[in-house]
Amino acid sequence: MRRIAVILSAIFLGTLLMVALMPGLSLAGPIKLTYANFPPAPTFPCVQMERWKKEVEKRTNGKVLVQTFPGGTLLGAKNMMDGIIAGLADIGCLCMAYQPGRFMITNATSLPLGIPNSLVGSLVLWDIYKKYQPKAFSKVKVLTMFTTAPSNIMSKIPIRTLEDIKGVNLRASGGAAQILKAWGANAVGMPMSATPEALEKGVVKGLFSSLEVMKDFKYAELCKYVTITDAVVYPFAVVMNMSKWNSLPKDVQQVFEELRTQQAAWTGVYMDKHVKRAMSWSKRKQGVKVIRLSKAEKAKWDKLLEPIVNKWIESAEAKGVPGKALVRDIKAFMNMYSGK
Ligand code: DTR
Repeated sequence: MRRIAVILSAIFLGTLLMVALMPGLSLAGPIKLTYANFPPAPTFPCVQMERWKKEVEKRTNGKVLVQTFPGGTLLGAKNMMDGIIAGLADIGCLCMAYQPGRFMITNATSLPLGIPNSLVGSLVLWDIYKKYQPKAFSKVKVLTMFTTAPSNIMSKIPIRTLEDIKGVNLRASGGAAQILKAWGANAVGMPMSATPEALEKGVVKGLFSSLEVMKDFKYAELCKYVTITDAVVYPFAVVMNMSKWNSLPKDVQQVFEELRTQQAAWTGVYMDKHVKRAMSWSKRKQGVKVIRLSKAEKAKWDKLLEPIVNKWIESAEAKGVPGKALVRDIKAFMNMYSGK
């Protein structure tokens, strides 16, 4: 009798050990990761987050579960990077423009260089990151990067000329704020997550961003005018706590690695399509008017942006950042991905 009990428990323990050692399974259950994001769930940074979660859970056969936290419920727009470094969340999505000095190399993609759309912007940004391996990201594992579509002016008042924009309070962040200043607006800096309140209270008369926000934040209800400038993109990064990354099994790391470029491209394609959907909704359902600058007017606006790139190169080089090479690479990658 005792012998049978010993044999049975040996079989039981053996099975347990086998299960524990089987790839894809563990006694402790799936690996759970938290993913923080600052804007509300329907916006594009969160849509790409949910797509990444789904893809990871599928490609690891449920070995990894990702719990997402949109709307700044775990980390906010400005403490995302430090929160991830400190391990307050495992993964976080950040907009580099909200800390422009910190991400100088990758933020070069937000110079007025003519990036035409989010897909091209995202692929260019990703290549710049890979080529320059900026120190700003050395304490985290970068899971992907992408940019918005080009920025345009959404406003409560029509803006058709440089006279119209002069002194108007418009919200923007980082590199984009410089552009507004060059056109004579009063650029008010704040993250996107703080903008709905500023618009409602009238602190700003509009904003400068990619146009999908007209629908996702319902800005079309307040901003009845869009002036097409197609000016600059905003770069984003998705980063992971380094020790969490190091603790992941090799096969999971492999899945995350594979997804890096794919996620950048997926987000670019999604964003470009979504801008179109948002604008047709804004025009049809909200009566939004689209203003296109006359040729002569556009030439004046463009002229004001000319000194920005050269000034930036000078200040970058003074800080030991290879500004000239960066701008050259951004232009070359942009032309390649635009099929030029
Ligand atoms: N244009 C940047 C980034 C941005 C564009 N769309 C969204 C949506 C949600 C958060 C950020 C952004 C900006 O204006 O902040």
